Amino acid sequence: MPKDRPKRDSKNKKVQALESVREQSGDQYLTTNQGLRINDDQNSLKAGPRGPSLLEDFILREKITHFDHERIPERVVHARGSAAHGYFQVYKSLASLTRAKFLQDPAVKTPVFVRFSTVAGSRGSTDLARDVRGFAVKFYTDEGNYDLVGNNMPVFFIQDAVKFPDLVHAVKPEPQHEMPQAASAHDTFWDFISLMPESMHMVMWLMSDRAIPRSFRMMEGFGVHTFRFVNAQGVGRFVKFHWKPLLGVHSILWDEAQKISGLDPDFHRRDLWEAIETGNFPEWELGVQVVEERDEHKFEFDLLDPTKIIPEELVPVVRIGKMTLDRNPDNFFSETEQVAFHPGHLVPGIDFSNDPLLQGRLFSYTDTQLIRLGGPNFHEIPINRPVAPLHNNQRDGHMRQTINAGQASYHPNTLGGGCPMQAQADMGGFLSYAEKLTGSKVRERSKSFFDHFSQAALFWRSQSASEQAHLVQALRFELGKVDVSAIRERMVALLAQVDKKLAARVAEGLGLHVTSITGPLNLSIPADDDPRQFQPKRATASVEKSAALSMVLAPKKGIQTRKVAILAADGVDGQAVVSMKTALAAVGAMAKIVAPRSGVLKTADGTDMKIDFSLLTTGSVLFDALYIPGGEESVWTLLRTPKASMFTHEAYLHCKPIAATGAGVNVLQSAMSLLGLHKSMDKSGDVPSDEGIVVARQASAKQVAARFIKAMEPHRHWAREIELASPE
Ligand code: HDD
Repeated sequence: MPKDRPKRDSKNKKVQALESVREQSGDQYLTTNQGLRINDDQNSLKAGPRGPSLLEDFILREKITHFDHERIPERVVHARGSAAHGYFQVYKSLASLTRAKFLQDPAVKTPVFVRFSTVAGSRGSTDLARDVRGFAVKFYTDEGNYDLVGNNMPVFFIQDAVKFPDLVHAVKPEPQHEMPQAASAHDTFWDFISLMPESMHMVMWLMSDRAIPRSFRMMEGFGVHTFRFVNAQGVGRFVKFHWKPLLGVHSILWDEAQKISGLDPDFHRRDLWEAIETGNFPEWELGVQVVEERDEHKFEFDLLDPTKIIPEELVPVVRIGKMTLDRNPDNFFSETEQVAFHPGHLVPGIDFSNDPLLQGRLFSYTDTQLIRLGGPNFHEIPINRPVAPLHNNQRDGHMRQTINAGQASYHPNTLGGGCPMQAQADMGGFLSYAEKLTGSKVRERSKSFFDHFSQAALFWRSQSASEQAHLVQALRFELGKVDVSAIRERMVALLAQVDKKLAARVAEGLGLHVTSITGPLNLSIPADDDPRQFQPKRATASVEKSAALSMVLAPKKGIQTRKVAILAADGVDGQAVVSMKTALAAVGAMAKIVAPRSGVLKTADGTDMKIDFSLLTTGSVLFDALYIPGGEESVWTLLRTPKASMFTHEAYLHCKPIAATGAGVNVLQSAMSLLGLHKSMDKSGDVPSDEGIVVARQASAKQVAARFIKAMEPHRHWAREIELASPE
């Protein structure tokens, strides 16, 4: 159970102790699943050493049968996931807002298990797909498990759960040939989207760099729907949940994402695992936007519409506590794979709203676990078990673990002493929020859900110039992969509803005529749909721009856990490497030596230095920044190593901070010349320093380290993209 789990270091001692006990008791032997000790695990039972295998070999049959059944159906969505254990602590009691016990006492550490995921790809797909990331948190509270099953984007594609299977069928690989894997850049996805204007706000997020995060540790999380907080007096308020990463929000470029998918498809999984193993525990603050019930209708959008955010300018996000992930799972299958989340796992004090997407989700999750985990007892799998005591009259079923003693498995009873009993509210019993409901039974969407473009436009307006350029490029890429031209045209027509300049830029990249798409919305909707349903009611957004929507414009502090490549070869200036490494380590960044081969380097003064990666096994895209130290011999080798040059010019192209000292500057200079960047050189043909480039032929690494660290804070230097005259 999560609460009792030992920490990783203590586990090692525990394992040792267990092993010695086993040794003493003779318990170290290989056995069958029935506990029978196995005498030979190398050979099957045969009629003579060269004879046929015998059916009688129950040991072989048991082993192979178990192996044959090792795979379970993968999740229909969010199949590829990575997870970690940790804990959550509230900053101060939220008693005035909610009676949820885990939000009352700052001294209480509530264990959590968090699973991050991509949505569209299969279990073995790449981490760097352009996709939404799942951000599912299971709180093991004293009142039962509470699951906050969110994403890294605050809105969703559709407004009603009835469209979910259509959305997923459209984005998954196409059924005739199962292509493409883990990608939305294909006809069925954009065909569907182009007919669903309500998806436009989410499409803006999906085409932004938010869909290619630098790390799970550096992305936000959102509960998406409006939920309810209910306090002990029964007073309800609307609430939206946010996770804010303490390392800031950072993404990478699409060009990097594609290369990382080849170099390290486990990039995010490895990053999370290594951060926790090295004690760099990822942290997020939980934030809430609270809206009084009387203010339900005061916004120009509907709080129940999951394609809308509440701009932080209208309702600020109040940070109420912190989550820390401090332990990797012991077994991927038992924990990350078998964990079962459900937005309907609630605790007293938190309740639903009538968001029709949320309402539909409440059915889907248990249903899917029944097939995925093989029956109704998935709550007994250790990772899913609550720490709160569990008593009820549910019995039997596949793989039942609990041995229920006693005669009575019904309520009310006298034969079991009346137990288990119902709990009054003051004993922690769950009471659904007593919302007053009126209405006719209809299949209808509220008119207040009809504005599909205002917040898409708000998102677009709130992006920095570089973020807008990336978004345009992403749309050009995705729609460029669409074969049917009518789908592209419909998409451009929809984009024109968001912003005419955006549409024109995308259209230009697709070779479409700009004038034909900036007119009134003209969708070729299939005949059985009423086009009037899809016509936008233009609302005026009361917020012109929202700072919280831009990653680039958000202030950045610190460079903890950033990865810096030190490009070096034999004869490198060892002193420079050591002082740069020391300076970076002092601020929590990690420097790795990358060299033309593996093994050990001989520095200029004859010292041995361990190489972390050879240029064959890594690439610039796996790092956040680059340092090229001097040392004549090292630089001579690097200048003659094409991969070193590629490494440097990719770091430059991807706008990463670069520092070079001594003769190391020549490596940067040569890479820039290869890129045709002579205009960026100064009169003497040398590389000038700027905010993202720190060059010093004379100064020591120690002297430039502070400037390099400062250059790393914003993560990227997008002004360089303009200088590179991006083809967009
Ligand atoms: Fe879902 C999994 C998040 C809408 C049906 N969903 C799943 C996971 C996350 C989300 C993070 C993976 C949990 C894990 O790591 O095991 N889903 C969302 C969000 C949504 C959303 C934020 C909209 C706001 N989902 C949604 C709808 C439906 C589903 C509308 C169906 C009506 N989701 C499922 C599912 C999954 C799932 C089929 C697949 C595996 C699982 O549940 O356990 O039931």
